[in-house]
Amino acid sequence: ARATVHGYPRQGRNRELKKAVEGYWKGRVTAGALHRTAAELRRENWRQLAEAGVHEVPTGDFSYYDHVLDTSVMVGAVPARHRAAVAADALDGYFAMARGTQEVAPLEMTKWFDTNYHYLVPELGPDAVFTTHSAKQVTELKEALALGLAARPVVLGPVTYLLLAKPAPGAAPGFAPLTLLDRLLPVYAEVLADLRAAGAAWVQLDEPALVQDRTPAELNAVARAYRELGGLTDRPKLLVASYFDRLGEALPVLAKAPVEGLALDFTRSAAANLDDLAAVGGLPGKRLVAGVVDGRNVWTNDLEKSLATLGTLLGLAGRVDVAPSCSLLHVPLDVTAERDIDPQVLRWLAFARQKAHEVVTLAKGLAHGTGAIAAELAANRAGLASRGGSALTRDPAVRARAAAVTDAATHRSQPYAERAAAQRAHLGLPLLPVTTIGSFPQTTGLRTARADLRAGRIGSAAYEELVEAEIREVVSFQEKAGLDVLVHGEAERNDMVQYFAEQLTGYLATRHGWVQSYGTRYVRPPVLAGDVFRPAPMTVRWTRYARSLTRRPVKGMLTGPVTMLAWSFVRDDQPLADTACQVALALRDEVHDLEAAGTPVIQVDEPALREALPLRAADRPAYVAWATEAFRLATSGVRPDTQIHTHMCYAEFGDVLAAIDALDADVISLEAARSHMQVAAELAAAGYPREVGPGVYDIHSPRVPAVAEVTELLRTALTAVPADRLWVNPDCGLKTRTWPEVRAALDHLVQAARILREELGHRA
Ligand code: THG
Ligand code: ZN
Repeated sequence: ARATVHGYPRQGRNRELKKAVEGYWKGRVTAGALHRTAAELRRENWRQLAEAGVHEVPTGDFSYYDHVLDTSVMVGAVPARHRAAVAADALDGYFAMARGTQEVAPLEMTKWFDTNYHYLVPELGPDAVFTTHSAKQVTELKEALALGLAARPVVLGPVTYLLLAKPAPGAAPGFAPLTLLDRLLPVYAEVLADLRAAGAAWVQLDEPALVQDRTPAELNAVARAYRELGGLTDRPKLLVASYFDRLGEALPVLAKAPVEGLALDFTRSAAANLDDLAAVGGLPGKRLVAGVVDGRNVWTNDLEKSLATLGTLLGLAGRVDVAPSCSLLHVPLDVTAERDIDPQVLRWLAFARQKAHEVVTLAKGLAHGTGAIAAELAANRAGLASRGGSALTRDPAVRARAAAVTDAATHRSQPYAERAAAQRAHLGLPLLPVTTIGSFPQTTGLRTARADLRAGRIGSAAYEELVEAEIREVVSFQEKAGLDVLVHGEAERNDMVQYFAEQLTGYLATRHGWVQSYGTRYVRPPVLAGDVFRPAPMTVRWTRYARSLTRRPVKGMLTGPVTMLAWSFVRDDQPLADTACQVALALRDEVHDLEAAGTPVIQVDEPALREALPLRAADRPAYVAWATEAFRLATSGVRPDTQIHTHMCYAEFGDVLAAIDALDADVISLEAARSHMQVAAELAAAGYPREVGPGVYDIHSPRVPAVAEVTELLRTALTAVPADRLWVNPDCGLKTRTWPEVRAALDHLVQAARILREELGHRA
């Protein structure tokens, strides 16, 4: 048995890659310097892996922006609108596809399966022509080989690539990019030949889309693809990698295919993968790469448990290698960079670098017996015992409270129709009320002040004075602009999940635990390590201050339990539903205190509700049940006349319409401007009975929509949603926009609302 990994974080210890790429965009770093930094980072990663004892290192997983975009470039799938830029300069053209330019829009971005990573969506039409561009893959392979390492190029597989694509603009309705498979395979054949010529013994083809429910036609495409690629003579050995869930129906297809190896995830649905593997008679003569170390979480592996799984697998394949379940892209780089976490707790955690050591230890144990890793096993056992027995993870009061949650606690005291009447009387809002999603532009002054506070250069009183000054500014602006429900603007928060995590017990914050979210943007997911409790109010002070400045209703702003879990590393020692219940109770306390402080409207955002949806349909009802119950537990304790809002973005909402309904929020705001109010129509068609604010200002773009455009969008929305249930708001928070854009855009929203109120008034 040998140890390997599917992929490694790209950013470097101090996010050198972010700095180099952003420097290049600003003209402060030359292309040559960027390429040198990147090559240095790759070398350092391979050095770390080799030093840990990883036997075969991945190559080609590095990316300046996104590996799906790299695949589009590899197969020549450049949309017509980007071809001129790519022809003029490959690197600038690459970034034009990723970010757009003054003239052309970028590729669309969406979530990578159920992770918080975003990829750039390939755009493919029926006339797509593929061409081979294997240079990046070949160069990176040669770099690793030159260091004397065994290296395995990682390439996104052809079926997943096509399944992730969306039809190019102008394609006939119903066009499926997967029908391009026969045209794409010859390009993959050339890439494989080029990699073999460059010295690759193996190539890993990633097919994570196969862990989702697939139709018989799609499974046929998988069989065809791998029959054809496997049948090539001029190729390296092929390892088809699956991760994030069980392979299911695709397992027999791949087991029969003429490929030399499969990688399976034995952290999620391990039992199902094991059963399915046994049912197909194993993989005789093939290489099985067993993903027994969780690549999606940060807990130290239970080595004995993994060894037991590996032992079972030994009889089921020609050769068993040990790996994390997926690329280590989704975890931070190195635990030893953390200085603020109690060393006692730190040893419960394993980031990418530690996981590399874990797979090496496991491979050694599998090959030479547990005696060969006795010291590692003893230390591992002690670490696990210290976590299991730690008082830090268990708070009896929290557990007693969670156990005592009643059905009544998860339901509002009155049905929607009665609440709505009470809220109307309480709030006295006009028709088509105008509001925002919560955040306003974060000025550099504020960001500097936060850094100064952290570094101890200013005290908390000075910092709080700055935040209050910002709130005064934001409230007075909203009053003058004519908004109906105001917000305090969230000047005190950077990343909301981080902000709340810092104030709740049970959460650990990391200092350097960066994980790529998209392109050069990173997040530092907090670690949910123990029972969650809210020792003191978290937002009341700021909301109350905003309220003291205006007579209009001010909305309180919180992040919901599902998102608090989805954007954190969750504990693996209890069901997600239990953790969600604890977070919900903490939020319920905050909701209660906001209400008691005179907040008539409280928004609890769940932007991650859709992304956290399980990949397999069979697992979804259970998720929807606990997720919606947690939201209702957080929000149902209020008086009937307190209005609960929620907000969601990044979505294909179609899959979660029933869940959205089950939240029982009084008002929901959604991203909709780009899809021309399609969401509003979908919700209405599904019979959504409550109030809706489909976004009419696309905050991802610097464009400010004209009054006429906003009016038109609202008219479209009015065809689906009755006027007395329609809200006017942007797509999402305004923190990434500039003040001039925000001033103009909100002015246009208010004008559009007034025009329509006038018209509707005349009609009534
Ligand atoms: N918070 C968290 N996850 C998220 C989002 C979030 N996932 C989805 C979406 N929003 C991702 N969007 C972004 C947008 C901006 C940044 C990160 C993710 C960003 N990051 C800063 C950077 O990389 O420079 C660092 C921010 C920091 O200092 O904390 O700008 O909102 N959890
Ligand atoms: Zn949003």
